[in-house]
Amino acid sequence: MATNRTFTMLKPDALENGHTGKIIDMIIQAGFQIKAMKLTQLTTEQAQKFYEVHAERPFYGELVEYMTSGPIVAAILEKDNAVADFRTLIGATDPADAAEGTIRRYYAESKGRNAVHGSDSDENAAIEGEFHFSASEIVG
Ligand code: 3AN
Repeated sequence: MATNRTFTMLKPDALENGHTGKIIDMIIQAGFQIKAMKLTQLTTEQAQKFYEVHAERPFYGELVEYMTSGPIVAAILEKDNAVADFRTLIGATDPADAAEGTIRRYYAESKGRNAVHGSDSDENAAIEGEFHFSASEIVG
């Protein structure tokens, strides 16, 4: 069933580089409503679990190490067609391929340090949102 929510994380490079406020502003200006948000730092176990689908990929160890290297901002966002529209707003995984006007085009450093995560399906948006937030942390 299609939903109107997606899940995002502003990654350690975005926070380190002072881009948190500008990225959140781009998200709001693009029409997304914030339903939940928190500043946190992933443990190794949490990052391994979150990125379990990539466990066989050669960059998995690097990805887990990077995602635990500093604080992140996790959020649940709402908008019609949220998953697809958010993927459009963030742009391609590699900032060199990201379209003009996208978050990764402006703020990502590389394929690994690419500023922001966006869920790739409604199913994963729900799983990832529940991974980070309890029901009482999400506004109606
Ligand atoms: P996306 O985040 O655009 O959905 P995926 O699902 O292919 O991209 O990859 C998940 C995450 O793994 C990316 N956001 C990125 O941080 C990391 N990643 C992907 N490809 C590489 C790579 N070649 N080297 C390092 N990290 C990578």
